[in-house]
Amino acid sequence: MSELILHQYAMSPFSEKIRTMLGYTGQSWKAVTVREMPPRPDLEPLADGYRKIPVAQIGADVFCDTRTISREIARMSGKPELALENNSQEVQDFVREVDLQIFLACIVSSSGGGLLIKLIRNTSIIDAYKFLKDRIEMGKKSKVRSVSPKQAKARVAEHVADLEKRLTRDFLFGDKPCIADFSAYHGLWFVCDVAEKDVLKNAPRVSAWMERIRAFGHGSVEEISGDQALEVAHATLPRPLPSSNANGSIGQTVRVAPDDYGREPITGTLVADDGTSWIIAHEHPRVGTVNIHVPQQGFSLKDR
Ligand SMILES: N[C@@H](CCC(=O)N[C@@H](CS)C(=O)NCC(=O)O)C(=O)O
Repeated sequence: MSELILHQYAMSPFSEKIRTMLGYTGQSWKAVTVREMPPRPDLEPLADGYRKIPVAQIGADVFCDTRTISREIARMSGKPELALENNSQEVQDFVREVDLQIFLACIVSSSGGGLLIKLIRNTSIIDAYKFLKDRIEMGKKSKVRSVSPKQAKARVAEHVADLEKRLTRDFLFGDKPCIADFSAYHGLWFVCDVAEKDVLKNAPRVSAWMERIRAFGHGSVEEISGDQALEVAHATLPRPLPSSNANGSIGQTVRVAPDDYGREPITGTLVADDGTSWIIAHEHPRVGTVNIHVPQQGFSLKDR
């Protein structure tokens, strides 16, 4: 079976969520480093208009959003607790909150001169400018209510205090990690490790928990080019489809897009609906047919 290929970039928190999950499960995987903002011409043949990062690929199957990516890692590693739908409603609600509202608060509270300098060092002045312009545009089109830096800082402080209370065991919901740990980790990783803000000084349990997750590392990773990833998709057929719920849109051309921010759609033929994900067959001359998997939670589907 093909290995997982993760299309990602170093400073991306959601990529870090998946990188640490791959470290925890001891997977070997391949990385394609993409730019911090579109255009991403080597990703478009695989994920069409979808503009968020990371995107994972296994052969000619493409997984958009960390909800479908973690489901694959859960399956490959035999750790069902890494897939959202295998957890209690309490865990699922927690993940939804940390992956959206808390994540955005972490990003907004980290912004400032220090982060900008780091971005320029990682990219270039021109790319840093393009990055800021892109994120301002993305914010304008977002359906999520924005928060001021002051509100964001208060939200992060509340979140850290809440985690400090929750952490009576090694991980948030028990003695071993589940998806909630990786979701709560990546936003704080951005605040602490990327923006280097000291938000954990009164939170010894959160600091120790962060350290435990950091210690998982990223597993065994080999960097490949975007072109090589496209060759893998081109040389492979999508895997057999799962059994599907009845859905009047099967066989139709559909547009599927996130319903929060970065709402650029994927267009293709709906080929399966397993109750958790939709699978859209998409054709591109560089890869032939790929099957794109998106979660039903947080996405909307429209017939074209
Ligand atoms: N719900 C998505 C969120 C992904 C997300 O917001 N990723 C950020 C980077 S960490 C992003 O795509 N930013 C815009 C970009 O990189 O173009 C997921 O779980 O994968």
